[in-house]
Amino acid sequence: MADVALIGNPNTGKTTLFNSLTDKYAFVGNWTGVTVEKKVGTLKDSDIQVVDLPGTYSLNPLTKDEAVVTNYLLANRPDLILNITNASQLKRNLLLTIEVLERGLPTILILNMIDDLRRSGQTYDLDLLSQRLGCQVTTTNARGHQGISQLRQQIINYQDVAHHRLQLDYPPMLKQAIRQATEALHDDYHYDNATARWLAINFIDQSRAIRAYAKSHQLAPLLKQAAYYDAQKFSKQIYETRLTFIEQLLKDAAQSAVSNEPQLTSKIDKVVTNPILGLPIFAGI
Ligand code: GDP
Ligand code: MG
Ligand code: K
Repeated sequence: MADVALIGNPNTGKTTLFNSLTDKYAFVGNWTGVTVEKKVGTLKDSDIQVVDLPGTYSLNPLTKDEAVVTNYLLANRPDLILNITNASQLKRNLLLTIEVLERGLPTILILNMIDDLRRSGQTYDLDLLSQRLGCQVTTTNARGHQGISQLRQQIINYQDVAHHRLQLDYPPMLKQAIRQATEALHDDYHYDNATARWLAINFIDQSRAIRAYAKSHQLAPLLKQAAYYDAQKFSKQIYETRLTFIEQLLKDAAQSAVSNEPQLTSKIDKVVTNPILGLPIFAGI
């Protein structure tokens, strides 16, 4: 049975989307240790399980409630992540998207509330977004049930969604620290490369959730190397690199909505098996 995880900022339409994707009878409980509601449902006419995760702005959580998503990704390996965003607030929403894509799992980026964006006379070049981010991009109006059947089909074909490994061009010293920690975790602890890199970046970014995980799993290379990190500086560089990437991306992808009927889905959906790592934007470390 496949697992699909819904991840996004608060108020982006996660629950609305969850309800229109899943059967009526969802399991509702609480995440361990927090008061946040846990909802698990089944994609209609399938045995694919959909998990509605609490809204969060970052995988480097500030609060215990936000840590639910990071801890979920530490303990589970969903077959597919649906990263839902408010299409009119991409600048803020894409910070989480980058963190999600760095996890290196198959991911579909959903620009929800596309009705609001269109009403404002704007749209985005979905192919460009898709190419630069290296993931499928789909638009929905969850409240108006638009784009849902298309998304449903993409979820059913989750095995065709490529593993994404967005690799931002972090400054050299930071890049080197990430590479060293990644290699150690890969060689000594047999984490796959994407997971190792994700742990490394977030450890360096002083994520409390990842640091607790590293401690409890005795990930010595991370803990030992930490002594050599200029953590403050690296955190700042991580944030600034991400923000610069997003600003450039949105500048390049912005279009006015007048030209033609907006597409519902990016073309990359049809070529998902192509290795995305070859694209020039992925400055591999
Ligand atoms: P969550 O916090 O991410 O679970 O978001 P909700 O599903 O609770 O939705 C937040 C609000 O946005 C609700 O009022 C929804 O009706 C509304 N909403 C959800 N999807 C859309 C959409 O595609 N377009 C518009 N205009 N509103 C939406
Ligand atoms: Mg909700
Ligand atoms: K709204």
